[in-house]
Amino acid sequence: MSDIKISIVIPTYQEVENIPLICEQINTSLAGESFEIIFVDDNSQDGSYEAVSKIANHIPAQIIVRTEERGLSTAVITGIESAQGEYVVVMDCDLSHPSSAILPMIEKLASGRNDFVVGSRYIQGGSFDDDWGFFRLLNSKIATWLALPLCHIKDPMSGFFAFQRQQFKNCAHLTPTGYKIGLEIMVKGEFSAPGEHPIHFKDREHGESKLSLKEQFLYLRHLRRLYRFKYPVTSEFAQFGLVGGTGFVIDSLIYFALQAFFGLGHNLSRAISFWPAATWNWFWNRTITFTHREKTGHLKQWLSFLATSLAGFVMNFGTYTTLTSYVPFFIENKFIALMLGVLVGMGFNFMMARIFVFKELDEEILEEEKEFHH
Ligand SMILES: Nc1nc2c(ncn2[C@@H]2O[C@H](COP(=O)(O)OP(=O)(O)O)[C@@H](O)[C@H]2O)c(=O)[nH]1
Ligand SMILES: [Mg+2]
Repeated sequence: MSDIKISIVIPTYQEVENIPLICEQINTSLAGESFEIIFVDDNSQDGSYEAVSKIANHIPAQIIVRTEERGLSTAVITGIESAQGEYVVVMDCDLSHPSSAILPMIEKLASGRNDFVVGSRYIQGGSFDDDWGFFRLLNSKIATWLALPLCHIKDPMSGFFAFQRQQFKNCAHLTPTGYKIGLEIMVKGEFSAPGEHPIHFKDREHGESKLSLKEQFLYLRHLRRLYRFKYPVTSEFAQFGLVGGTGFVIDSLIYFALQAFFGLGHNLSRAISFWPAATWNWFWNRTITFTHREKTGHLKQWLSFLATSLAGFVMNFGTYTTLTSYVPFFIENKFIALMLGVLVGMGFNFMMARIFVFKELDEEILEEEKEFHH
């Protein structure tokens, strides 16, 4: 084992102005500690490499330049993999993250209180520069709320985090395609006692943020993967329910339109509106809810989805009529019976869909697919 205590991994892309500054800050904050700084640069060609070589004379810093691959998350992983220290700290190069927080964060790990520590803007004592516009703040808040069920951390989006390096081996199945690698490592690493340390988050002064709209879309996809990892069935059920909800709107619109504009009777309208709505549900469940499952031929899958939906509808309707015919409570409260019917039908549909319509893929195929995407 090496005797380095702290490895600081810093992904960089065109940060030549910030590199000397962050090295000096870390060197000051960690005076007397054994540490190493590992920059992982995606071939910025802006003098970053030369800057680090110069600094390396008096501060233990090195730079890995990647030419084959690009991306923040994989850069972070590359850095972690070559780290030697007992603890790993990941931070941005743009001086947003105060290096003075590193030791207190390590302290929380060393005391055994936490096994993963995030530098947090949102817990008491944390703060950020207040010239954040309304939309940037809202954006950040929403993104944070969306991740709350995954980990009880107020600032899960933080790119500033620390953990014990030995723990990283637990992180099987990382899919580092998203922007928020800290969240990925925290969730997939199944850390049992994540904690937060308050920081003041400074806005970057030099260079530009790479957080684009595209990254935000990728973030939503990333969240969906994490939810699937942590709550496999519940997350599918929630998406199935959402799709079903929109399908219900389509169903109702067509049902009313057929009567209002085409003068059809209500029974016939009901019988017709089922089909486009079920087709809509099938399409979105194929595209969203069950993307990770088997893609059988369209026609065959559509037919089997319709068949199970019809059966589900019978269950739904049957529940409703049975309850409202025989159970006094529901004779009084018909709408509750209707909702129960919907739940029963949906639960049935969901099970059928998982078993028969969108079959599980072999693990092996999944692995291959993952390889392919990288
Ligand atoms: N190696 C590498 N680093 C990146 C890449 N994109 C961003 N970074 C670095 O990751 C850190 C966070 O990026 P930043 O633009 O500050 O994102 P923000 O803080 O969310 O606005 C910075 O140190 C960037 O230089 C990339 O594609 N590859
Ligand atoms: Mg930044």
